[in-house]
Amino acid sequence: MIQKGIPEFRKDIDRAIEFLHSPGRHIALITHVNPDGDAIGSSLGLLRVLENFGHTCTAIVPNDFPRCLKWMAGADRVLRYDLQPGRTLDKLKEAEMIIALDFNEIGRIKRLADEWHNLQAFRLLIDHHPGIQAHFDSVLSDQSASSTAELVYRFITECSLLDRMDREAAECLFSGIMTDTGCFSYNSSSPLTWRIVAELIAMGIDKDAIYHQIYDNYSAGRMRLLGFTLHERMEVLPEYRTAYLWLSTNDLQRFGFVSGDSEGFVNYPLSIEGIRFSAFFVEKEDHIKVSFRSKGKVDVNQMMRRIFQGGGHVNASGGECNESLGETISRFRAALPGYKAELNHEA
Ligand SMILES: [Mn+2]
Repeated sequence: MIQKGIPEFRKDIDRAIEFLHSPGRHIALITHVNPDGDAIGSSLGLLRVLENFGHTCTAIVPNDFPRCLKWMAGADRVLRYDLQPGRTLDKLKEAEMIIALDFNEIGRIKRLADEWHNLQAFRLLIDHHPGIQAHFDSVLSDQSASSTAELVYRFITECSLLDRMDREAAECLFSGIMTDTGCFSYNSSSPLTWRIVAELIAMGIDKDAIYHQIYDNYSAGRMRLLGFTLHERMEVLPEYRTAYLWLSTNDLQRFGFVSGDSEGFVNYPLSIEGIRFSAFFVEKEDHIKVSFRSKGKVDVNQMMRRIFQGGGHVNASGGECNESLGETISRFRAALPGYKAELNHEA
């Protein structure tokens, strides 16, 4: 049914499939800090299928995830390491298999990374980020995949567990694909992605209701913060076909910011005619969070690596800076001339 035509990296996937073949395994699923729709959707979608088959699973996150994702089946059982470190560690130590989803650098699980090397479990990675997949016994990685949720669907297919996927699991995986592609506006040109989406819709999900759950559930404060950001905190640099946004902790407090409120802001400048590169700087307690987005061949993974030692995908990347907000923006602006040719190359 699903044809694979995309280059991917795999390591000992058969061992992972074999491992899952008989029910009753204890499995922990873990994803990255500040989990997004793909991280949570992949984790809960896979968890649901594995539990439907008869495995015992725990989903673990380093910290909280946005409220607009908490309707997903199993979201109320997700263990947060920042709230329950002891219980989370116990679950990881009990697990015979740990499945890491939507990241490959151990630093992405923050303080849990210190514990990683003491764990005995078999480790499977399912991910679509560029990077090194050391630290894992089995790997299913495909940088050209729309999302980890898409890879989870492919993995479930290979495990012959599609018959264990119910509507709730399909809702989780659809949410992962939808959010990681900006509602199918990027990273979604592969026919395979759409075939998988078609299969998920055939399982009875209500895609419009899912869209409303995720995108039409903002607080009034979040909408005002967006308006303020675009009006007062946006700089457009036509000579670099670039625009950037920034928010200080004072700005965030003024609008009653809660986690997830600035999700997606970084995409707005790309709607300006001619703009191909967008950056967003948010002041956190002890660092500046940096997000890059781009269109076409402008490689913001490389830019993020060189300027802020972060990374991600060609068109979406993230990083951190330990300087002040002003210094971070100065560092960014100072780097732009070096990319002028790339930013102005072709349409
Ligand atoms: Mn992802």
